[in-house]
Parts: sequence; C-alpha cells; structure tokens
Amino acid sequence: MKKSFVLFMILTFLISPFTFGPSAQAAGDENIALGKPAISDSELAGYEAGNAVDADEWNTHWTANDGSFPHWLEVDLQGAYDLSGATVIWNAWSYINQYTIEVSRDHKVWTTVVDKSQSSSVEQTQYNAFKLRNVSYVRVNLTGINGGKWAAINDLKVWGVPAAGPPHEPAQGEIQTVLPVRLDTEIGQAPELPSVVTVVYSNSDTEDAQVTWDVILPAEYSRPGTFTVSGSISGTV
Ligand SMILES: [Ca+2]
Repeated sequence: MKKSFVLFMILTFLISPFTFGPSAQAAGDENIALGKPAISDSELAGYEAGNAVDADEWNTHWTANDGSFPHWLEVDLQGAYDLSGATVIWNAWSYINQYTIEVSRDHKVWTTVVDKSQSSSVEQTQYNAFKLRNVSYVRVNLTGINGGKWAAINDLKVWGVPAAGPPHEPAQGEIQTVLPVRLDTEIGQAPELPSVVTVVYSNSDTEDAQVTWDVILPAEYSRPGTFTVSGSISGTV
C-alpha cells in the first residue's frame, strides 16, 4: 500500500503513537551527548551551549540571549549512534516548555522524532523514547515557554550506543507512521531531497524506506519562506 506524508511539516498526530511517557532509558545505553560539541542560535554570556551537555543537571545551563522564540540547541555526537531516546532537563521549572527534537545523519536532512510543540506538561525532567539508527546530530527546538521565561536548558542527555551498521534484522510488523523531515535550500536552488525517510513500525522499530517525492515547481523556492512537499513510500501491512 502507499503511505503519503509531507516534507517540512510537523504532524503531531502521526508521532504521538510512537513517543512514550516518561520511563527509564534502555539498559546499557549511555549519555552520548556528554562533553560533545554543542552550539545554539543564541546564547547569553556565561550560559553557553556547552553547559547543557556537561551532565551537571542543576548548577550549569544554556540560556538564549533574548526572550523570543523559537531558539535551538544542537549537539554534534561526533560519530554515528543508534539512539533510544533523549532526556531534557529544563531550566524553567513549573513552566510549560514546548519543543521538538530533530535528529540528523548529515546535518542537512532533519527528522522530527519528538513533537511536544503543543505540550501542556510542566515536568522539568522529560524523557522521550524514540529509536533511530546512525544519528550524528541532535537538535532541540524550543518553540515557547509560558510565563515569559527565556529559552534555557539545564541538561540534554542523548541515550544510545555506537551504530552497529548494516546488516541488521528487518523491522517487523505494520508501518505506523512516517516521520516528517525538514531541510533548507538556497533561494532559486532546487532542494536535494533525501532518497530515504524513516518509517516507524507498530513495535516502535524504525527503518529507512525509499521515497518518491512529488514534483516541486521552481516558484516554490524562488522566494524566502517555507513550503511543504509530499511523498510516498511503498509499505507493508
Ligand atoms: Ca548542565
């Protein structure tokens, strides 16, 4: 059967079946973000991005340099890892932190693995389970905080193990969803769309799937802005 989905668009209802509630990370997984290079789009002097990957959950944090949104923080894992989830410890406790988490293999194509942009949770420590192979970059996009707080993260922990690499056991079961992806292109330059996207199975395993994209008209990328491209994959049921 064919499954349709979109590029550049966040579809929260597609992701919700696969993001679980708070629980412990998988046994054996380590915090592979610890001490890795971290950057952000904005940071206050003394509260740089590296403070969010030092495993000090309460004494050091990253803070953006203004009260606007969105802001993002990104960590370079410096290698390929098979991920099982990520824990974010917010600085704004007792406030609603709304966010997404994206992962990338090449720093060009970003796959949304967590979408809490509509969250109403005030939990300060939030564990998010997801499975994705061969990931090298993780980005937290903080889309808003209620109550006038600035974007700030005490600590980001990314759980995983070094990538096993192919071959691996094929995923089993029914395709639950296709994860949306995002990428940037230059004005007037056709985007280089990925040949594969990530599909999630009913048991939460993920797999790459070949994708066929709809035709993009040059008018779409002739001006600044965001647009959505649909694609389809051949799936199993
Ligand atoms: Ca810290």
